[in-house]
Amino acid sequence: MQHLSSRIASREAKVGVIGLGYVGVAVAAELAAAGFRVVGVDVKADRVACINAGHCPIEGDEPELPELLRRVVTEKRLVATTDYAPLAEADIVLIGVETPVDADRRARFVALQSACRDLAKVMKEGVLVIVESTVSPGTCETLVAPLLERESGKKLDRGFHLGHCPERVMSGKLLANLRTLARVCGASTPEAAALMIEFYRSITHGKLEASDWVTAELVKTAENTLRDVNIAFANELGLVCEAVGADFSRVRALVNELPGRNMLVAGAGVGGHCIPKDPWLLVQGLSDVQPRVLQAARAVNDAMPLHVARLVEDALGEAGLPLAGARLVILGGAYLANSSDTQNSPSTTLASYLRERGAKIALHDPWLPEHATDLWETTRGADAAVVMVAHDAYRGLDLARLKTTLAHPVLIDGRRVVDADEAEQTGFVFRAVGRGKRRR
Ligand code: SAJ
Repeated sequence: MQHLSSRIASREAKVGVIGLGYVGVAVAAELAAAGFRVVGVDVKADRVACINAGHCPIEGDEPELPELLRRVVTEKRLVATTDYAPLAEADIVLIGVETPVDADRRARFVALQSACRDLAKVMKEGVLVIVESTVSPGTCETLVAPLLERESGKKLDRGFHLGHCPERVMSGKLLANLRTLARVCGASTPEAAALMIEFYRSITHGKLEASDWVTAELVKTAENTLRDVNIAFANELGLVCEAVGADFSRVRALVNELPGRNMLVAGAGVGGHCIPKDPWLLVQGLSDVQPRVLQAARAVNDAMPLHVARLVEDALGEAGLPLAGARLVILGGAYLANSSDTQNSPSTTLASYLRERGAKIALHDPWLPEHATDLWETTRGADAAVVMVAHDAYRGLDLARLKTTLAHPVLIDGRRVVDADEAEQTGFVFRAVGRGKRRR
């Protein structure tokens, strides 16, 4: 351990990063920039080639990352490969592969198991392995440690050390988050946790806290489940507001005046890489606990795109238009405002639901090159427009112009980016998530 500690301090420690997605690429580049020699390993040869050519394989706008990657590759501080052999020299190996859940909400750790198996065959004596992927509580204990022991013939805490430092990066802010957010360094021994803290101190000034494995596994899955439940509460209150003739935005603003309240925003659904799956990772394999709150929250959030579809059908009905055959424009295909990431996008759910009911759908999104068309051309002659993503481009829309461009003045706002009073005064048949019909 002492030897590794001094190699970290001198930056002589060789680092491996398995999985070159949005987590692995950012941390590999940052560690290389901090002075370590880094070998990145990924199964995708095209992604490896892209990185070795000095190009960033991550979609969308990631401030500083392309330039940083180009620099560390040019300086030969970061090399990418599909081959695990170079990891034999690594003193520290991070694992940042995908840990999805499948249709029946069971964790799929195939990539994690494969990475552990291939690493175990080459890893050297005393290596510190750190899992950064989000995993279910108990995974280090029951899956990763035994697999590494079995496949390497080395013993935990003697032949190798194992830590879990869950990633906390977000699309569009990869490097900023990596450098500033607090991290939990879970390990099987306090010494290994201390070593992790020394290591991560080289790339972040965020708070670094030692814990055991299962605490670190719980922190990550719990923080995202908490967000999902908070969003679900906002969504459910939005439905109540619609039912009783109130406006969610106003209610939320007044509730949040009270210290200690931080109600999130009712909207058209929850997409992304993390929030929809992490609640299921949190409760994976539990037998004597029946999780009800997080299951209900998932159901509420997954139903929001369908609620928007109901608002569309209701608004078209008021305008005397059937849903079948209606020409609709969905504004926003990404899952998140001002992002080009479409992972689990609620817009995709809405579009297929409406198409199944005979509507003709056009998609506009300034962040998606294939849909970054002229807004006025795309909405010309359509029967209705549906805002599904709170892109800045949709805030302060010229409603008077939209009214003349559309064939019928029907507007549905799934993200509360349109001024509702202005829309109604402009003459739109207008619906919004959380906005009830005022009774007087
Ligand atoms: N959403 C709502 N209402 C809200 C907030 C979000 O409907 O009040 C929707 C968004 O439109 C999106 C989805 O939920 O479809 C997820 O949005 P998000 O803001 O949670 O963004 P993510 O998916 O990038 O979540 C990440 C998470 N970070 C990590 O996993 C490391 C999450 O823990 C962060 O809290 C979140 O970023 C963040 O705060 O930006």
